[in-house]
Amino acid sequence: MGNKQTIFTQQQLDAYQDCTFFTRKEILRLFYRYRDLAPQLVPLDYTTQPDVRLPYELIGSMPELKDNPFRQRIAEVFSEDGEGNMTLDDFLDMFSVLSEMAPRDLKAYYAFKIYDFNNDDFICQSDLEKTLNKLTRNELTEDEVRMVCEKVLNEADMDNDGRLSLEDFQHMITRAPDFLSGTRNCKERTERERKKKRWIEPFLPDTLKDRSAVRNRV
Ligand SMILES: [Ca+2]
Ligand SMILES: [Ca+2]
Repeated sequence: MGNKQTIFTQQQLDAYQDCTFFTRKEILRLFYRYRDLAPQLVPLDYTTQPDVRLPYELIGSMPELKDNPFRQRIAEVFSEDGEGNMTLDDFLDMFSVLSEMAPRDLKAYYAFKIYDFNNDDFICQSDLEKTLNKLTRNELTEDEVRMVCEKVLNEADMDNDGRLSLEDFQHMITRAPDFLSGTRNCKERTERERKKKRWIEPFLPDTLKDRSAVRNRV
């Protein structure tokens, strides 16, 4: 076998490298992880671009996603069919955006899509409520949820139309310098920034475990 691989053509590998933040080696490793989810469905030859889609149930059970309350939304947003069933391309895109190498603008763009549950290109009160309920795993009362969402809307809705556009959202998170970086710079983070940061946290699987922290900040 050596370095020779026959799963992809050289052209395909180049294209994947252009469209993701991964090296050839990482692309191949992710291909094998994709294949391991359903070896009977995924051929070892992708040079003929087989029409393969793995069901959401398999994708959502991966260690990176299985504890994330947004796993289904994440898979929906990255899947071509919008239902979380993933082609290899969808799969590589998702891991690329979730990776450390992805710039924050790109992560923010996808975080916005994930929180926009009804796909109307705005995050409205009900999207925010769903987001917060998932983030806190339904540990807050209805009143608490409503209060927090109103607060966030008040703070972040720059054009006062009662909902967050992508622009409002981006503005909100650019004022939270380490919004995607987990627990770095804890000491320097202001209360205001911390409040904003928690809306982005669910996008990162690791940061989700600390659900009590969210409640304490409400
Ligand atoms: Ca929406
Ligand atoms: Ca707005």
